[in-house]
Order: sequence, then C-alpha cells, then structure tokens
Amino acid sequence: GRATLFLADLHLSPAIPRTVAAFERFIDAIDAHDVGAVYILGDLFEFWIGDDMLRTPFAAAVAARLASLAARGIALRVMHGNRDFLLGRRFARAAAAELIPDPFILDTAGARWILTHGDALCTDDIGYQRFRRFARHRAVQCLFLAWPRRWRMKLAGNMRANSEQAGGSRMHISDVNGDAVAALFARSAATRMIQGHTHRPARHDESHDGRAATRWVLPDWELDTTPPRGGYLRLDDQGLREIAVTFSTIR
Ligand code: OKV
Ligand code: MN
Repeated sequence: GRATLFLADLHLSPAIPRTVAAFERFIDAIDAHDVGAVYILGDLFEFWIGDDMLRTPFAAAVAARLASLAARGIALRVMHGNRDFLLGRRFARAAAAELIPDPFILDTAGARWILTHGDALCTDDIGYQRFRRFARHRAVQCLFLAWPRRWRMKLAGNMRANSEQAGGSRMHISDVNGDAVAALFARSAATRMIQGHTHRPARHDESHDGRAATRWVLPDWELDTTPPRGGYLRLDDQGLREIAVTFSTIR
C-alpha cells in the first residue's frame, strides 16, 4: 500500500521564510502514487489566534498549499499543537484537512499507534499545564475568539514575548514525564507512539507493563538557522524510517 508520512513542529510564520519555502517544496514533492496520507502532529504554525488569520496572505498560502494534497488524492490529517490549538473548521476546510483529536489512535501496519503532539505529556511543567487546561476550555476559547483581532494579536504577542523571556519557546521545552507516557500507553493498549513538541528527535525503546514499546519523537523544522533541522517519519511496507529534510532539499 501507499506510505504514510508523519511530521510536526514546523512553527511556520512569515519570520522564517526558508522554513516556509522548504515546507512548500516538501508538500509539492509528495507523490500520490507513493504516499496515501500525511499526518501533521501539531504546531504547524508558530501561533494561531483564530481562523480569521486565513485573511492574511501568509496563512492563506499555507492552507492552499496543504489543500493541494487532497486535490492529488492524498489524505491530510492535522492535530492541534500547543501553539496552534485554535485551528478550527474554517482552516480545515481551506486546507482540505481533517482535524484529529490528541491523542489519536491509528491501527495500521499490523500495530496500534498512538499519535500525540506531546505537550500533554510534559506534566512536570506545572505552569504550562495550568495554562493548557484553562485555554482549552470551550467557553474560554469562545470569549477569546470573540475579541477584536487587534486585542488577540496584542495578547498573543505579549504571551510569546513573556514565554521567550522566561526561557521558554525553543530555548527550553520540558521533556515528557515517564509516568505520563506509561499511562498513555496503558490506556491506549498500544505499543507504538509518535509524538512531537519536545524538539528532541529520537527513537526510544521502552518497556511498559512488561511489554516492549517504541516511542518516536519527531524533529522540529528550523531551516533558517545553521545547521538547519527538519524531518519526518515515513511508514510503509518496509516499516518506519526517519528522513531528514535538509537545506539541500530546497536548493
Ligand atoms: C500559543 C504559547 C502563545 C506555549 C489565550 C484563550 C486566554 C487562546 C489564547 C493566546 C496565545 C494562542 C491562543 C501562543 C502558545 C504562547 C506563548 C507560550 C508555551 C487565551 C485562548 F489566555 F486569553 F485565555 N491564545 N496564542 N505558549 O500566540 O498562538 O505554548 S499564541
Ligand atoms: Mn509544541
């Protein structure tokens, strides 16, 4: 059958044009004869303050690029990350994507896979988990989205500046908590997990409840720095492979 690709943490914004260009080339290069589905496991965008962002040329262009996948017969499934958790139905329509919940169970290739962004597993970061619970309330989101765009932009800008100053953002992201990982494996009855968020790409061979389990952590994409980083996982009849996207991919 056709392959499935998994990627996360592109953190796209107009501030990182090389990463955006690499992403566009990556999407364009996906061959429908070879690939059947693409999963974006969170943080496609560096920030998202509501689907009215689709009125910006930047967001509209990214969505249109993604929509070319469906037009070629490739399924696109998108999960919320900690930054773009406000991606909504208008975005999904513009990108011809299916928004999937976190965690998402995928039964394929003779195994059960847990797909998760991964921020919910970083339970040692108490302050972040408190914000996460608050901002993910339906009522809180409705109130925020009802604000004028100027206010939302202002708050988002302040929050991002604060988080950077506190050593947050890309500088310091907590790693996952082992107990949280074990609990997710246990309640999903799965032995494989693919996550992003921590920007610590790796394959972890673990043991949960006496059963062997494997957890892959996706890389973030940052092609505007040296050395450039980025990549994805490819699942096909041969198994799972880590593939790097490097600067040479884009020129
Ligand atoms: C996303 C993060 C900024 C981390 C705020 C309710 C609140 C939504 C929001 C505002 C911020 C997303 C939507 C952004 C993630 C940051 C800084 C750090 C660690 C509310 C609903 F607070 F008003 F109730 N937000 N934006 N951070 O700029 O995209 O995840 S964001
Ligand atoms: Mn993240």
